[in-house]
Amino acid sequence: MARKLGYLRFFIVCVIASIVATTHAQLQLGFYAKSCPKAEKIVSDFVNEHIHNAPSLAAALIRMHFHDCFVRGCDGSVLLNNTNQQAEKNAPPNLTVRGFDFIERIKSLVEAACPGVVSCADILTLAARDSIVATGGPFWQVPTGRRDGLVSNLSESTRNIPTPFDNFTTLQTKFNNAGLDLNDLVILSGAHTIGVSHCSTISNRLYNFTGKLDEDPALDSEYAQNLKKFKCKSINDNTTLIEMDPGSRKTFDLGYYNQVVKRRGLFTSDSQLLVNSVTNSLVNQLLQGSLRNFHAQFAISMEKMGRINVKTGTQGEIRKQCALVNS
Ligand code: HEM
Ligand SMILES: *[C@@H]1O[C@H](CO)[C@@H](O)[C@H](O)[C@H]1NC(C)=O
Ligand SMILES: *[C@@H]1O[C@H](CO)[C@@H](O)[C@H](O)[C@H]1NC(C)=O
Ligand SMILES: *[C@@H]1O[C@H](CO)[C@@H](O)[C@H](O)[C@H]1NC(C)=O
Ligand SMILES: *[C@@H]1O[C@H](CO)[C@@H](O)[C@H](O)[C@H]1NC(C)=O
Ligand SMILES: *[C@@H]1O[C@H](CO)[C@@H](O)[C@H](O)[C@H]1NC(C)=O
Ligand SMILES: CC(=O)N[C@H]1CO[C@H](CO)[C@@H](O)[C@@H]1O
Repeated sequence: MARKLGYLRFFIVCVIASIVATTHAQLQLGFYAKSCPKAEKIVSDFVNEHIHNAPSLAAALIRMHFHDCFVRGCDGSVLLNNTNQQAEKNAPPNLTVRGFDFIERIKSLVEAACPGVVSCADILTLAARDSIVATGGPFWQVPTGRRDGLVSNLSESTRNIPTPFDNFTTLQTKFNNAGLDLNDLVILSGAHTIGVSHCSTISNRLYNFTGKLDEDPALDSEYAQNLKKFKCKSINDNTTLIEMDPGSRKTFDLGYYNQVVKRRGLFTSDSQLLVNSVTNSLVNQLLQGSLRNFHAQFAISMEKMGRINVKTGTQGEIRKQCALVNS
């Protein structure tokens, strides 16, 4: 009898534990400490070994992580190839996302150590952080335990990812839909202190803003003249790259905000940070504060972004290859 009760008690505890696990499963620091103790080190070793051959990948990877998180949460869906439908990868905002192969190579090393344990979503999140750190940028915590999604849908990507042409209201809505606020919008936009854009992304602002072959009045006109003269020499240039924070595109500094207040932010979305009083004053506060303060706030917003709609517990799967859903 006592033994039967013992079993019953054990059974009840198990049921409760599994309910708790599925409803309250959440990210935690060192999620793979037991299941794949070397996982995080494999990622950081690979990044540290290879990022110096292609430091510009750090910008590409943090941007890829952002795009992943804004569509169906941070679930590695951005990494999936086309199947029966066009994948997120093929959406215009992804036109210029690079680094898929880099993530796939890390994944294969992690799979060799612990098959079927570590998600692509976590690998992307870790690699984005590690590559920024390896190139001298801020560190942020990456709790792990994300699971990989099964769906990648181009039109969801087009709808949810902010575009460089978005106005303030649209940016605010897209961030709110992802559970992020105006502070996150300002802080995370600061990632534009590194990396590059294509001339084609701003050709409307330089050459044909309202369809009358005019410039965007919200762009500093002297800056626009220089860009047209020396960089983006024609409206059809879709290959030339331009720095978003000229002169310090490799340094994770406050340069982006300096550009924004001078009305030299490249995109309409950058310039829109000035039109709202809340975001405008946040930009100015950042400029009055220290680099250390920016980095600390960036770390908080990145960790928050990395938690958007994550799949945990028994949701989704652990992909074998990042570009493919398991068959
Ligand atoms: C606020 C909304 C945002 C918009 C509209 C936006 C838009 C863009 C666009 C259009 C480009 C250049 C693409 C090209 O022409 O090649 C770009 C580049 C970049 N974005 Fe954003 N972005 C936003 C937020 C973010 C966030 C939240 C992050 C990361 C936390 C980020 C990180 C980057 C980086 C690092 C690059 C440079 C990529 C490279 O050098 O390959 N962006 N972004
Ligand atoms: C992709 O997403 C769009 C927009 O949410 C939806 O209308 C469409 O049915 C989805 N496609 C598939 C195959 O699920
Ligand atoms: C912002 O853009 C959206 C979508 O393009 C548009 O509906 C809205 O009117 C714009 N808002 C402002 C204030 O311009
Ligand atoms: C400028 O924009 C207008 C309206 O969208 C378009 O009809 C025209 O072809 C554009 N001009 C050039 C040179 O692209
Ligand atoms: C970029 O421009 C070149 C030359 O005008 C053109 O051949 C090419 O198709 C364009 N690429 C894209 C992606 O629009
Ligand atoms: C995914 O697509 C890319 C680009 O087309 C290709 O190089 C890669 O081999 C594909 N990955 C898989 C696993 O099929
Ligand atoms: C890496 C990748 O898949 N890029 C795609 C982005 O979208 C364009 C156009 O839709 C594709 O041609 C690229 O292959």
